[in-house]
Parts: sequence; C-alpha cells; structure tokens
Amino acid sequence: MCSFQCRRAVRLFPLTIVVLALVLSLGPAGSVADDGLRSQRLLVYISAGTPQLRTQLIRLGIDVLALDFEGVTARLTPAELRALQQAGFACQVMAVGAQSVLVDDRYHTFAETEAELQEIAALYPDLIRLEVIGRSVEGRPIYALKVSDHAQEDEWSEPAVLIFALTHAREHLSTEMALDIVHMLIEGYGRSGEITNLVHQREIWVIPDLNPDGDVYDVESGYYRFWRKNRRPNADGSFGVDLNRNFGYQWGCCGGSSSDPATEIYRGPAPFSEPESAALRDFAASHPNITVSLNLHSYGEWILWPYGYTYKPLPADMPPLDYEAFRRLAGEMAGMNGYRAVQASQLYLADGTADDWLYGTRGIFAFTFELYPRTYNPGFYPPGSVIPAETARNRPAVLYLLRTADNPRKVVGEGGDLTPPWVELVEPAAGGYISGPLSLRAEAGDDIGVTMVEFAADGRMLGLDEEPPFALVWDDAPAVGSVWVWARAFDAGGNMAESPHVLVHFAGASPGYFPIVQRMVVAGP
Ligand code: 0X9
Ligand code: ZN
Ligand code: CA
Repeated sequence: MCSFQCRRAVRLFPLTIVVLALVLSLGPAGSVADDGLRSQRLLVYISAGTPQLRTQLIRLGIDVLALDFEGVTARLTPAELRALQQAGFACQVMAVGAQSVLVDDRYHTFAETEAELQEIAALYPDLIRLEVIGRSVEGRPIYALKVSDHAQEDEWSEPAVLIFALTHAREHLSTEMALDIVHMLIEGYGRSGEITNLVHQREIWVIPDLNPDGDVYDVESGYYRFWRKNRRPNADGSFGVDLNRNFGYQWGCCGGSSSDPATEIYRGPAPFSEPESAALRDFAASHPNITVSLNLHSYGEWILWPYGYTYKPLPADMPPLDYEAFRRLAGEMAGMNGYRAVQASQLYLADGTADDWLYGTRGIFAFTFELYPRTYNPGFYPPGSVIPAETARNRPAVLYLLRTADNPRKVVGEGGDLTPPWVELVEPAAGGYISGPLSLRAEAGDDIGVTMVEFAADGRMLGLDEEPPFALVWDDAPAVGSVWVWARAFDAGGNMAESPHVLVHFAGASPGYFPIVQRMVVAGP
C-alpha cells in the first residue's frame, strides 16, 4: 500500500490534443452530447470587451472555456457559431474538431481522493476529523475533513475556514489544491510555528470534491469529457445542474444562469434542488464559526470576490466596509500568487453562486480562486507535472487567508487583533559561558495574548513552546562552529514577531562544550 505521502506510480501519457476532421453533423445549440472524444466542436475566440457583452455570451449557454477582458474562448457547435455571428459577435475559429485528451493519472480520481482522506484521518486522529456531509445524486459521499488540534472536539470559539473544490467536474486541479493545503498543514504542524499556531487557533475545513458524480463521469472513459455540472437526470433527457448556479441567494435573478437544462449554466428547478449544493449549505449553516471561505475552481488565474449577481460593486447588500475588506484581502493574496483580483461580475454575471450565498446569507468572506492556467491551452487539463508548482504557488495566499479569519475586517482596521506580539531571546545571555546542552529562553508579550513561541537556529526550526516561561533545550547543538539563534512569537490573530538574532560560538567539546554567546541584532520585529 502506498502511503499518502508517496507518489503514485506515474504512467506518462503525453497530453495530446488530436484535432479531428470536422464532420458536419449539427446538434442543437448547447447539445449535451458532450463527450470530449466524439462531439464535434469548434474552438472559437469571441470578442467581448465588457462584462455585459461577456454575460450576454454566457447567457446563451455556450461552453466558455476561458476569458480575458477583451473576449472569451468557447467550444461551439457550428450552429452556435452561426448564431453568434448573426448576433454581430466577431468570432475567430482557432481549431476545428474534437479535443481528445487522455486522462492523466497524476491527478487524483474520486476513489483515490477518498482513500487518501481515510488514510490521513487514520494516521492523524489528533489533527484530522473526517466527516461525510452529504451524498451526491448517485449516492457518493461528499467528504469534509477538518484540520485542527483536538480535531475530534468542536471548538466553536475558534474561527473556522471553509475550503471547497471540484464544484465543476472538469476542474481537477482544484482537488489537488485542496489536498495540498491539507498536506501543508499536516507537514508543517510541529515544525513551522506559523502553521502550528494556525492549526491551534483555527478550525480548517476542506471539502476536496463537492461533485463526485461529475468527477467520475469526466474521467471514467479514459478520455476527459469536459464535463462541468453534476449528474442529475433532467426532465428533457439531458444531464446535470451547474452547482455554482444552484445556491439560494438571488437564485436565477439576473440572467447569470439558464433555465434550459441542456446548457452548461442550468440553475436547476429550484434553489438547492441538488444534494451537493444542499450539503454545502447545511454544512455552512451548522458551522457558524466560519468566517472566510475559499472556493477552488479552474481556470484563468483570478481571485474573485462577491457579488457575482450584479455589476454594482456596492449594492445595498454589501456595506462599504466589507467592500474595502474584500478588495484589500483579494489584493493582498493576488500579490502573493500573481493572480488578478476582481469582483466576480467583472468577468461576467453569474447568479446562484456559492460565494454569493456564503457572503449574502452568512456574512462569510467568500473568495473564489480560478487556478492555473490563464488560457485555454492547456486549459482544464494541464499535465500532472504542473501540480507541485501550481499548488505550492498558492500556499502563502492560503496561509494569509487563514491568518485573517479571526476577523477579516481587521485588514481595513476594523476590530480583530492587529498588534503583533513582541519577543526577546533572554537566554543564552550575552558574554556568558554555558556548559552542556544550550538552553534557550524567550520573553514575549502581546496586547491580547501570546499563543506560541518558536525557536530556530540558522533557519531550522528547533521546537515550540506554548506556555511561559517560553524555553527549549537544544540538546543536539553542534560542539564547534557558529549558529544564529532566534525566537518567534505568535498571537491568536496569526500575527508574528521575530526576536533579534543572537550568534552563538561553540568553542569545542572537551570536557563539555562551552558556547560563547555574542549578541548581534540582525533582524527585529
Ligand atoms: O462560472 C463559474 O461558475 C465560475 N467560473 S468557472 O470557469 N470555474 O466555471 C466563476 C463564477 C464567478 N462569478 C462570476 N463570474 N459572477
Ligand atoms: Zn468552476
Ligand atoms: Ca496581538
């Protein structure tokens, strides 16, 4: 058996895009014969330089693959292309035929995700709680995994963060991102002071696969099917509801979704008609400590904030302060991952999205990341070789979001813990001689409370202490040589301070060893 940390055997399929000859069998617009291998589609760039024009396009129910501020890339049937040209859109055909892409097994299948979650939960019962929060249309479990200390208990006083992925079936990189966050937290726990502090101070919920039926359907033939929706059998014989149009806030209000079951943006017959969206609703409603959420999609490299249902940046259901906080939080994260931060409707209007519901009804600071890449090539199916870099790229932004969860409005100066702690290394004392293992001791304080002190030597984490006096014995310190040592203090708001660094010379090993301590300020809080 493979542990969750080891790489699965990799079968290397070259990512091939086979462009087949176009067969002129014309289906109806928005045809549901959506098998990536068989359906005849045109890859078309359509000029649309305003959110309104892009919304008009998407409202037609065409399959939009990517977009920028000048236009969109879509997979069109020939009939759809003609209709668009007749409506006056400038269209440029970029490729003709069906894209056939072999499934890349460096991505997790639903079964592999499930096995990995169970394995992690069994390995780390103190840190991980695994729950089934609902079942899909076809009866598959929807998993939520909590990362927190005392994971089996509910710690309602801790702010909770909700991270969910694979709302859309073909967006497999989003599941990899969700799993990478879990791995980052587990592997950093007890090693990184920042991550340990966050695991102690937050409840971090991760739903890696909200749409298991769509996920399975997308890959089960061995070729990707470009499937987006869930697998609800619709009344007209088509399949699937767009889960990101099925949430019950301003559901179907504004032309940002479709009532036609065959389209890619079908909103369903009623708000929360789908068990997958209802599971997320019930989960959020029963965890009132959730303050921020991250909705993982692909692709485009965007960070989106609400609302999606209106072009107005400041509608009546968003206080100006929240707007400022959304802009600030998204902008900070964009600076960390190189994505572009915009209000969701700046791309195009969408109503009934998860984020609009999470913010509009629960007040949760809800963000969507549209992950790598930026354009239709490689689009939804980048080779698995990009997974490590494209998930690691988002780690700093995710940690930032976790830090703000005590009060997201603190970033615009409204409440929350804004004041970092202070910390001093008081032992080893300057000029002293110490025999035996090196004792480290720090003094630290904070306006609200120090939660943890981390000790480090030459960038290596030595250990953590949560109770004053903050101390650590470094028993495998070198006998000879020089090392910089320092301490970091954390508070519940996720703020961090670093002490001045202290240079310790180890003079030799006989009869004990005698560190000579030299105090040099090289970095301060
Ligand atoms: O359309 C969606 O549901 C999301 N994009 S995706 O390509 N992953 O399907 C984005 C929704 C963001 N909200 C708005 N654009 N209003
Ligand atoms: Zn999506
Ligand atoms: Ca503080």
